[in-house]
Amino acid sequence: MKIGIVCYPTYGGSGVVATELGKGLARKGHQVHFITYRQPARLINFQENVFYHEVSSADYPLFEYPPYDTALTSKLVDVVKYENLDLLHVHYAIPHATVAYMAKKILLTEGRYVPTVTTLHGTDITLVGSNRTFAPVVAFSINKSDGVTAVSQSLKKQTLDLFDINNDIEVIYNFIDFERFRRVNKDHFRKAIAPDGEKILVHVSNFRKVKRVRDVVKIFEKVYAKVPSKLLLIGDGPERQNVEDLCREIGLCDEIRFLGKQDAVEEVLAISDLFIMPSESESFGLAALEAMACEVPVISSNIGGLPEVNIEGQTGFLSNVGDIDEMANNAIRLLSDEEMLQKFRLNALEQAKKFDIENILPHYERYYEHILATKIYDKTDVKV
Ligand code: GMT
Repeated sequence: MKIGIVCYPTYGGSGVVATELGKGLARKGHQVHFITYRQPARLINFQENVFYHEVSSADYPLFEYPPYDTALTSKLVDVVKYENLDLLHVHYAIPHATVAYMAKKILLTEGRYVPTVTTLHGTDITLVGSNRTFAPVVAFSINKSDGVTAVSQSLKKQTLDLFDINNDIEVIYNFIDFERFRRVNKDHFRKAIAPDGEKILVHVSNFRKVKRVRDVVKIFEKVYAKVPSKLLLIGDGPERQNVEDLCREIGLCDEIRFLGKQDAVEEVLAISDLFIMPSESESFGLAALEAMACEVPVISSNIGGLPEVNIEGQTGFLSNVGDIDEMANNAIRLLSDEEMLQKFRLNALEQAKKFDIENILPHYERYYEHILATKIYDKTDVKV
């Protein structure tokens, strides 16, 4: 198949899933064309069957905001026509599902039909999409996609609850590549971070408000009072300064390390004992899955799709959003019981295997085939 993938090229989960999916499809012999405004963060090396088309919005003094949606639409029309794509798969509804619909309509006026698949990732529905600024466009674009997937049952349910949707939604979970995410021996690194055998807690995110990174620090403060430990914070974003301020306030700067954006997250996970994800909203929690694949149990909130990933009392513990005391107590319990910790580690790995890329990628392929087989070009569509 020749597949066009549209995504955000940044470090966010949707861009990571889109890029890894495209690379995986290319390895299986599909031709994959990434179309976005910058080279995606995880698309740095040359790979057979992978192509990249950069979208640049023309600047003009009249435009206070360069019209990216228009530029992307034109690029999609161009790439579909000249690369002869079979299908467009867009990640994150805003504005990609809308842009794909527009491109499809333009192509139909020339008698060229390309089906579109939209993958909903989370905040495009839960936070941004449900905002009145975007809601009618998001609902319309989901309904006009030829195929729609969501990354968890919870996100599917939220989408159906929040919008008037008359389209089927297929749940296709986030996935993990075990070639990359597996526990490897990094003892020298562990010794440098925790020289006296302290336990290592870790958090990875884009430091947006929704991630509640300050809760991570508050949980750590309680854990540190009972268990000799260190906290590693990976990622960066708008909340970084607030989080640093809190570390200073509680006087734990020497125990908490900000590692910034790390390409080799798996190396840090390989030396970690516990992953903390107290998010306010989380459609799936890819970062938690990456930790589990590296045998790191998870202390998380029980929101969104997290209970589909982190299994209470087996791979970690789940609490209500903001229940710092319970999260800290569960962390202390786990870190103080070596036998239990070891059991949770193995359970985490077993649970992560359910989301092996080797199982999820064929699900996407079957779904594409189904869309290509069932969505027939309707000539009356041209006039709508
Ligand atoms: O977590 C983020 O803020 C990034 C966001 C994105 O769309 O880039 O991630 C969302 O998509 C990921 C991949 O499908 C999911 O694993 C994350 O749970 C989801 N984030 C939220 O729902 C907050």
